[in-house]
Amino acid sequence: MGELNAGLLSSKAHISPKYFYDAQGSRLFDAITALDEYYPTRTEAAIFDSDATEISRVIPTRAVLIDLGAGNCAKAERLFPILNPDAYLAVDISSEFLFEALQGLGQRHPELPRYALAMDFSARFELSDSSTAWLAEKGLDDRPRVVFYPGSSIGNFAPHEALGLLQQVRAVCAAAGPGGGLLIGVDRVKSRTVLEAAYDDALGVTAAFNLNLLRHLNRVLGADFVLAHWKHVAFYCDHKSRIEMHLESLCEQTVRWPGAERLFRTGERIHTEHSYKWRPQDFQTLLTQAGFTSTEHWTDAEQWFSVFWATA
Ligand code: AVI
Repeated sequence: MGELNAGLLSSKAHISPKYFYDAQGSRLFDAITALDEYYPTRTEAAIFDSDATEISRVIPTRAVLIDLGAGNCAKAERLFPILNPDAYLAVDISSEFLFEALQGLGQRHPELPRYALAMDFSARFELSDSSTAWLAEKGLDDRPRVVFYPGSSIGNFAPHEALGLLQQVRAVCAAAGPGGGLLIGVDRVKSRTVLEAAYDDALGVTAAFNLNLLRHLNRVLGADFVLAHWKHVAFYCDHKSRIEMHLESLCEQTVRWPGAERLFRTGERIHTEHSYKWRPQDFQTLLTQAGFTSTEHWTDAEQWFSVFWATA
């Protein structure tokens, strides 16, 4: 709770985007991915379809597939025919969701060893002792590790944080058999109109996703946010190459939670998310800085999204 208190009481209020993802928020995010305006999910899927042969050529077979932010595991499962893993390790912050998803996966792929690792990898990513013990027990500890991080979730980290996470990913890959690496989806810089529509859709699903964060805070923090007193704001900031999402106070109001309170003036904002957009050459540089050696890169016809493979 210290993190929430500090963010809400800071002169420029902010809340970590991880608080979007309670059960309702996860459902709203799924709805976002199906919106016409939200191009990243379908564009990434189209790249995986059209470049499947090339992608399977560079990725080591019989690897341990480590799915970062696995959610319902569906994205990774779609790639099983291309990646052909010998084991599947799903990592996600939400343990409930993860165990359920892995159970379903087990029915469809009973032969595939699988493991759920519930952790907040945004703070630090490393394999837990129990997951490495599981790999050793299955005789998989020296297999190449393929970390799968789709959806441009890396964009929700500031560049210096993204570098830290990529370094940790590389260390996890480098600790096992040769040939391992990272398969990652990255959203690209593009026209402001396309970007802003993707984060402020006509149906208001992204607005609901953003506002739901306040309901989540009311529950976990015991706060008394009134949702009707806030509005969703999203815009592209050119010089930082990022979408910013905020919640803007529609009136002067005091919000209270146990042990604290804060006055928000009309128009004052809580920063809830940034979503960085990358130029491929800059992302390639970031991968190199993180210690990855060779990189490969695929894109769509409009060059809206990129998929990178980086060898650890
Ligand atoms: C999860 N993440 C990559 C999404 C994004 O596009 O930054 C979260 C999101 N926020 C609003 N719409 C989608």
